[in-house]
Amino acid sequence: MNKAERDLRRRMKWWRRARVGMFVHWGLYAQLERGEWVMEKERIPLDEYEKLADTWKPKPRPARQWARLAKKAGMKYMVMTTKHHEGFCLWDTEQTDYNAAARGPGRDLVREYVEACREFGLRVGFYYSLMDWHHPDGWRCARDANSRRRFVDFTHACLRELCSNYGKVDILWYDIAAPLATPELWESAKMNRMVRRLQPEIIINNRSELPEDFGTPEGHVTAAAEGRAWEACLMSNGSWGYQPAPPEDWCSTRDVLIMLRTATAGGGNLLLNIGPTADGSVPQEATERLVPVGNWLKRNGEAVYGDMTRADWWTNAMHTGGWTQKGRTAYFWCWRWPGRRLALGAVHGTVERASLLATGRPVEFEQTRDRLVLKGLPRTSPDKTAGFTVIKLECKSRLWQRRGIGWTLK
Ligand code: FHN
Repeated sequence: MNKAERDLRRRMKWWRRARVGMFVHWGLYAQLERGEWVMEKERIPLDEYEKLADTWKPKPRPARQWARLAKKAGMKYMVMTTKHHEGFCLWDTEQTDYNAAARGPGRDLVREYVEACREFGLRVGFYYSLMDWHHPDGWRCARDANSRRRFVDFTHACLRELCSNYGKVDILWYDIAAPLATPELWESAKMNRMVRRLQPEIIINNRSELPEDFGTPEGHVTAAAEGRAWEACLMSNGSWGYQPAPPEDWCSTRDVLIMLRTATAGGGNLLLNIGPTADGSVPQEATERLVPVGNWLKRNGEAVYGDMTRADWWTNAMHTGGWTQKGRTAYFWCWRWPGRRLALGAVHGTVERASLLATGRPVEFEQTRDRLVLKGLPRTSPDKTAGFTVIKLECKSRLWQRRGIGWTLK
């Protein structure tokens, strides 16, 4: 392993072990309650949209509510939009007066967010949209050299402020590198060198047109990872920015746990979004679904956090549940409880001890060839939070499962 690989592994260690974070999309658009792309999708004229900068009056320190919920949900870091495509800066910037300190909010919302993260012991992530629909050069830069110079200088200056004025920043989450088509046009290598000089331990995602530290599959949790660190980012209700949604559009607690299991088994992370309302409140539906996730993780976090081993032996799970693994300990997340007896086929590796993870209650079992039968189980799933009971299997060697049809035909 060379120095760069050792450095990457060191910087990523806390992040890999953290497993799950909260994404927060918040900006002027929250006032319109139709998502973060409303300006573009409804072709709202810029002079009309800009009025939102002066009508936006968030309540005091809403980020504490987000951070408290993230903590309760078992999330270990947060990533908040410092500037989304609309171009409004949530921090006190010298680069434009289209910012929260100079306009409606009348204060530095990024600073409030950072303080809340630290108060609740959460790592700090900054989302930054390279695409900017407000800056006069934000679109012209693609066809005019002087415009590109001005816009790239603006972009680098914004990143310099964000990486200089808020203490330690743990994650930089770039988004949508449009309209400039290459990292050379963005001068991304120079920009990220500057970021790393200011924040030597920071980890950077792959959306400044350079691979950097981790991949960002979106809207799906790829069990097949990218051969390196990856983090699946997902909405919780069909919109990143605030938009009221019917209950059935919200990810359930079970949905979140299934996503978390897939990410963990695939060696990845999960970044789950909330879109606070204009005043900064967390939608009640998010709280109702995320607090139970945290309660479940309090009892079963051993199967998620820490140095997990890949357990995505095939893309989908068994008919009764799915695996995660940590060295010689395998965790079977049973989400379709079969009753007192659970049989698992094509299991390879000698099980030495079986127990219910949440309580430590031993479970009887017998193993014949590649068949593991767990017996004397409770009649119904012991987990009352989401019907996800995890069975812990301590093995002599690393357990694995190879499913292949035709085995009975031999
Ligand atoms: O256009 C954005 C979208 O609004 C949201 O911020 C997501 C989050 O990953 N990124 C872009 C779509 O990929």
